[in-house]
Amino acid sequence: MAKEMADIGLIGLAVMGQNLVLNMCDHGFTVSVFNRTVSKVDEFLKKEANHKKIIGSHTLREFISSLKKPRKVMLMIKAGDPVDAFIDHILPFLDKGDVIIDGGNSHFPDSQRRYEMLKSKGILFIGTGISGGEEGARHGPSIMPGGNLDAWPHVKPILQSIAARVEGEPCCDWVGEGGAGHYVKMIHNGIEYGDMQLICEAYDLLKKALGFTYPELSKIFQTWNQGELNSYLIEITSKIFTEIDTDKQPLLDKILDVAGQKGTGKWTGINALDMGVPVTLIGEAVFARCLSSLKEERVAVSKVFKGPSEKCMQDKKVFTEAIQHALYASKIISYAQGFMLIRHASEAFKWKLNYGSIALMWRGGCIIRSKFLGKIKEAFTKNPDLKNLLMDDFFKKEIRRTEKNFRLTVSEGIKLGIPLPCFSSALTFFDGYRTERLPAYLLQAQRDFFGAHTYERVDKPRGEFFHTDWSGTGGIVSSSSYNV
Ligand code: NBP
Repeated sequence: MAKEMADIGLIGLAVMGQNLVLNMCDHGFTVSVFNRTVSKVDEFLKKEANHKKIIGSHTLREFISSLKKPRKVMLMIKAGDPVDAFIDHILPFLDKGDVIIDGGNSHFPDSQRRYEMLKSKGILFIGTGISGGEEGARHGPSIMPGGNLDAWPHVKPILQSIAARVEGEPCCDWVGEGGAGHYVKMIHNGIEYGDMQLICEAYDLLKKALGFTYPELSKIFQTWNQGELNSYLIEITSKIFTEIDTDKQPLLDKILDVAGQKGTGKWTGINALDMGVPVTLIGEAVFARCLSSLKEERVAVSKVFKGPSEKCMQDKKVFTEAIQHALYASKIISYAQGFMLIRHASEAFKWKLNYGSIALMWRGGCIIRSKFLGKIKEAFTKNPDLKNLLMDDFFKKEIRRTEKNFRLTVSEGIKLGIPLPCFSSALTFFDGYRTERLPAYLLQAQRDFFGAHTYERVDKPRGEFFHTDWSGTGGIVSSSSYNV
């Protein structure tokens, strides 16, 4: 009997790899597996002995020879140098037209570099973001593939069948050339940082300003989850509030207030600065985690500055609704900023990204999945060239509906001394973005005063630069003008 050949091979049998293999098998694909520590292959095969569709290998040669051509090799290993090292290991065994898929959390410039290097050797590279953690990998993640378009027909049936589905549509579609897939995953993770911090700020207000107990908070979040804020993160937060520790006390009270991070939020912030796009909310969410890590300093400072002694005088029901509106409005602004950055990247890297399709990919399977992403998909379907989500009719209406409560929430939080970095940066961005004339003209005057950096005038065409001898002691020579 002829030996069964695998539809795809997967290297990296840690939590994500194992679950993706099982998901692929459930969808009828035969999967060959390999791992750097080879004993893990045997352990996995033993554990999943009832899965007849898994082929285990003890050497790379054996692994590659078990794959149908064109061979498809998926890497689910630690991002960074290990990916380059493993690509180097497998390259000698591959033929032109074979496909390498990196499904780890690689940084997009690395994926762009690998795509170009492999293209020059005739190997088709896909760098794909995969979101949804262990549960998503097993039962349907959000998958964001980009890279060499010629590879897409070979992997599309596998990736789309294992992805989450929303209203019959897979949360997986071609993103774009080069590092585009990992770029979109990076933005997803940045938005995830923002969503999580916004929820924390809403919670902090409900607890500190209004004094709600954990069971009450759980109920409020369950109610919010029935409406416009319906999302995975709101749902799990309502459950977190009810978790009890072994001593019968709320588990939340035992958890140290120092947030960890793996770097994808930081990458988004750095990219926003590089592109010159004001993605302020994600930046604040990253810095909020950094601030949380200064625990000892915060404890010392808390003893010196007690903050305002005022109490919240707002009606509980009314202010709870105001906080809900502030959370929703801030979330709209966060996604508006995220899509602004995606649009700039699409233009800068010539990726021709489909914004509606990106929203659909995030609609299910991933950590930021929410009902609200369906509205973003609708906005970009109506107008694929929409410059900013805030200019879509639905979002315009929603911002107008919630604006008053948004302002009330932020001002009350500031009055009470409750830190609201993301709520307040969202509102400040909104006020800046809707302002026709900002004080940037004064800034331009300052720059020209001390550095002869020149300025443009409102009464002259754009692109003409002027210099003034402000102090009467400067010269007429202006500095070269450029934007960073
Ligand atoms: P890990 O990120 O913990 O990586 C473990 C795997 O990488 C093991 O198979 C390990 O082999 C292999 N590996 C390491 Br570590 N160093 C290696 C090297 N130098 N050469 C070859 N292989 C090496 O696993 P994971 O949590 O399953 O994540 C896999 C990828 O998916 C990562 O890029 C991660 O960022 C990404 N991701 C994870 C999640 C999640 O929720 N965990 C979600 C989305 C994406 P060994 O067994 O020999 O040590």
